[in-house]
Amino acid sequence: MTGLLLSGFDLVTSLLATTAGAGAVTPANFWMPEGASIQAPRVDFAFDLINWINYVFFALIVIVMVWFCIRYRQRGKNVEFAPGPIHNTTLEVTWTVIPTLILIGIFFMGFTGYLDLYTPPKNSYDIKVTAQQWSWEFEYPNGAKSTDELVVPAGRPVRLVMRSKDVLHSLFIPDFRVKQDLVPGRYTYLWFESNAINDPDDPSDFRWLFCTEYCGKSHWNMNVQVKVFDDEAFETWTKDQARWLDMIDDQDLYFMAGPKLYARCVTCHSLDGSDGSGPSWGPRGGLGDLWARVTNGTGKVDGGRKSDGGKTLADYIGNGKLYGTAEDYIRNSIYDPGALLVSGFGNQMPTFEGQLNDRAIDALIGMMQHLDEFNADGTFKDQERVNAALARIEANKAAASQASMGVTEPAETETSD
Ligand code: HEC
Ligand SMILES: [Cu+2]
Repeated sequence: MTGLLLSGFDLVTSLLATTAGAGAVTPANFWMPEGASIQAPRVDFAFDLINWINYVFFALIVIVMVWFCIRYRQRGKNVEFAPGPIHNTTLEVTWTVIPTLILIGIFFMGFTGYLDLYTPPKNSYDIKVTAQQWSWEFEYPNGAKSTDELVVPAGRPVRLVMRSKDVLHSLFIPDFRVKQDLVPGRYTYLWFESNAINDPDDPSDFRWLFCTEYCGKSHWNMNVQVKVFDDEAFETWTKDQARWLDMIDDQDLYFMAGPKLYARCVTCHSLDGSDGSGPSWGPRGGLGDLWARVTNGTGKVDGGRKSDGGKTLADYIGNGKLYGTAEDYIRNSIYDPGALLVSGFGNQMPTFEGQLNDRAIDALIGMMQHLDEFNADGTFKDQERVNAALARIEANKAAASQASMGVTEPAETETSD
């Protein structure tokens, strides 16, 4: 009943929003979360209208049915059967024509709405989206990449050019009322425009993006934040994002970049010794943590494309062997995971070739070497060192933007991850 009343109110508000042009945000209601894109009011209107048609016919049918039950109750009477009327042209034409008109109306509303939702405007801002089990990657025109959040510019149409590396995924942003499958072997598009600006300084100010196609074990974890920035904040963000690794001092790299990069490994690799889809980086099988297993050569291997029958890493790492150093082995495990397989695991790890550059690999190896300094969830224990490193990053950014103002060609093309 509350739903019914609220929904009546919704129909009016969404009607108003449709006719009044797109406000930044339409409030959440009984059925829908906040609407935060210019598409939202139209979707809500269609939903509310159909919902109301349902309420009206539900009420009509149930009331008439109950009334007939009472009015024509025959128990205890001596019923005389007589044939009822067989035909009433006016009635039949009415109950055919009215629903047909309603259906045609709904069809056109749905059809034009669908076309608009799936035809991106020509001047849209393109972001490439790659989905894989179980993470998202967003790539911007300047080469910046992001995996833990999708940041978009406010007030202009954004087109997502999407592909999947493995299985079906589906990108869904409930507050924007948009959803589209990602299909292996083809590109799909999704577009939206939002004026609901988020505060770049407030980490709790964001909207959700979900994968809504069950895509395997860690499907539940394919959720990231969506943020809408005004032009200035957006430009700063994309620039910083394109060179964030270069802004970190070398000695801070493993604990500043490590946890952020580890976010792409966490679905399969734990730090606390418990195996998931991949072997834990923490101590396992009595052989110590990953760095120990690799440097002592005790880690067990079992097949792989480059295997020559060796049983432990010692057979593959060292002078004149497949990999000269422990670092080489780890780097190669990340770029070419199928080369050697850790015992008990299949070739399930995606390659990160072209996604993680040398600095990113350095940061990850640094993290593996200092696992005791991290919490089990991948965060760094020493907040004071993080704060000091943050201050150095700010100083580096300031220096970089000063330098680029004096130079004719700003160093904007560097890409990293
Ligand atoms: C989809 C699951 C998955 C993801 C995501 C993943 N890995 Fe793996 N990883 C595996 C599996 C399975 C193995 C064991 C088989 C093999 O050696 O390829 C493995 C093995 C490894 C090894 C060798 C471990 C050893 O004990 O010798 C390293 C190093 C590694 N991964 C690093 C990474 C890094 C770094 C990331 C993130 C950037 C990552 N992995 C993301 C599944 C994954
Ligand atoms: Cu998915």
